[in-house]
Amino acid sequence: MQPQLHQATPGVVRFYNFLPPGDTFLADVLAGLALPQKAIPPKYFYDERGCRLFEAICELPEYYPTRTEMAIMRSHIAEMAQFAGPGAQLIEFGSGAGIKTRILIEAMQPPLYVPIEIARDTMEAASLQLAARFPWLNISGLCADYSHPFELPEFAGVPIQKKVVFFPGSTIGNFTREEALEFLRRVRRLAGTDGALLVGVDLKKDKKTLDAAYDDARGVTGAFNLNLLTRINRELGADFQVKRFRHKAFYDPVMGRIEMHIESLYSQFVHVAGKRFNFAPGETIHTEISCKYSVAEFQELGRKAGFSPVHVWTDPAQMFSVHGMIAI
Ligand code: AVJ
Repeated sequence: MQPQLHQATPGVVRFYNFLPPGDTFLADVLAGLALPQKAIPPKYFYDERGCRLFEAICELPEYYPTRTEMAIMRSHIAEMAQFAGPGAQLIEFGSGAGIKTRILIEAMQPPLYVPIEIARDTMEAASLQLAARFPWLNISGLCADYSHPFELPEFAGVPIQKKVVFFPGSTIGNFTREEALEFLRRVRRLAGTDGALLVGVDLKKDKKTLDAAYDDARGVTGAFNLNLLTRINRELGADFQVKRFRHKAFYDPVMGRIEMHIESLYSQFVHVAGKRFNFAPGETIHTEISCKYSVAEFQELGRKAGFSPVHVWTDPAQMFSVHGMIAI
């Protein structure tokens, strides 16, 4: 790889908080528990313990997505960097601990990296690690909830040829297919005319493999799911008795998605901020979906959003896919 000019100048690291003032956690939990099918959005999994548990999930033998995507990226990183092009600004949604980002930045050498992540401490810690590793890299870290529209800040002084959006981990699976289309349309607008998209998408496969990936033998995914109740107790002063609930996750082949729930083991009631919520035995709080796509299905979604699918990289067993798409 050619050394680049910007390597000589030290990069600037900035952090922005784009979360709306006033916490939405309480309002979302109260509204979610009042629904006929109780539901709480998955973005609330990621408190400090939730982030740690998610990282532990990524190491599980049953949870193939992280390591498979990493292997795909390692095998094809030169081609991916060439697809992204030199001089492109790299924008990453749901950047998390940022391990895949490292090899992409190394290969791509972007003048500016913009991680967007709801978990502020995780985003800042990962950014500082990247800054230490790539001293020339400019970083503008955004703490934001990208399930809602927002605008990127201006980045003065960084010459940008084009924007490349990186959305790894099949996090796009947390959206319904309709929401994913809406999200991709927003990404298309944000990326602009010459924009490109690199997105990791988990593939449809047999139910047994998928069920195990979301209900592992060691119970780490269960701890991750139930940690939501612990967080609600701590942050919202609720009185969930976590032991009276259990983790439930399964693949629905008709919907092509994992559903994750927290199931009440008994008839019981719980208070959140002075409001009482009843649970029947077997009643659930729906906490997450994780949609699975075929390659063709995701390419069609990309087309509908204004992208032209030009690359798809997969592993030999066709477990996971990374799509390269350009704006049209
Ligand atoms: C972070 C949304 C990609 O859906 O596979 C892992 C979250 N939930 N195990 C996924 C998750 C349960 C994960 N994503």
